[in-house]
Amino acid sequence: MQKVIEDYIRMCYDGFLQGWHERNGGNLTYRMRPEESEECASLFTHDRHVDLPVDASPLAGEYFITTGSGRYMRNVPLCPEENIGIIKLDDDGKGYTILWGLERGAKPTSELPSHLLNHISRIKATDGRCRVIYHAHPANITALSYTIEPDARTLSRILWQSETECAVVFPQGVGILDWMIPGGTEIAYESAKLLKTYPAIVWAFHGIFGSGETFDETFGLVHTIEKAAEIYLKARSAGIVRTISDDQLRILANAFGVKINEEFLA
Ligand code: 2HA
Ligand code: ZN
Repeated sequence: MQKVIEDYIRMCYDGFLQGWHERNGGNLTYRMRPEESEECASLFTHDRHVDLPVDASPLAGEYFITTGSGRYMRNVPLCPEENIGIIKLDDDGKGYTILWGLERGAKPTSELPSHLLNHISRIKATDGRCRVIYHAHPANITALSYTIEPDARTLSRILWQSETECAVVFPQGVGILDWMIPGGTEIAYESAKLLKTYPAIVWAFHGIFGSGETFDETFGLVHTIEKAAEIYLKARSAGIVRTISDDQLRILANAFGVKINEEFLA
């Protein structure tokens, strides 16, 4: 199996092992490097064409690995060709062709519109470096979304204060989208707007979208946010008597050479 597919499968199963992918929950897309899609070309035996409900023209001609709609992360290592697949976007970005996998009638993830628009936002935000968009249903960050108003400043401050590394890992903060119907184009556009600013966003009462250049970076980001949420909820249950101060957050950002989002500090 090609290394890029092996690495993709590992991330799917790592998320399952964390308990973030009950049933068919969550989805993952990876924008392949040219050398990776060439390496996989011998696998390309399908040519099923599908129209897209959104304009993905900035991604024209790009190849993506995607999870299958209704398929379970838990099953990805057992049978990759039924649970994930490779698609290539049309030259006008209005549809795509399934080239490999997604066998037995699967389609790409129901959140493909969100994934594609999120890729467009993050490619712009990172000078083309972002390749991974990951959606998961971690319990703690989802639980935390019930305890606050859907406000990025409130959420980011809670997370930065809940684990010292957080301000270094996501100095821009984490965005949050109020409850919306998943799987549609409206939530895709709203998510993509927030991802222009933040590398990760919470979907209130649902889960999280994270992004990154590599599988490690993306998984690590979601893992860090989820762990901070867990610490926050534990500390809050026990009773919080003190926390990391804004000055300490600034000192931390300086020490690690990152630019913390000053709008979220007092
Ligand atoms: O793939 O997680 O948001 C199922 C979902 C939809
Ligand atoms: Zn979901």
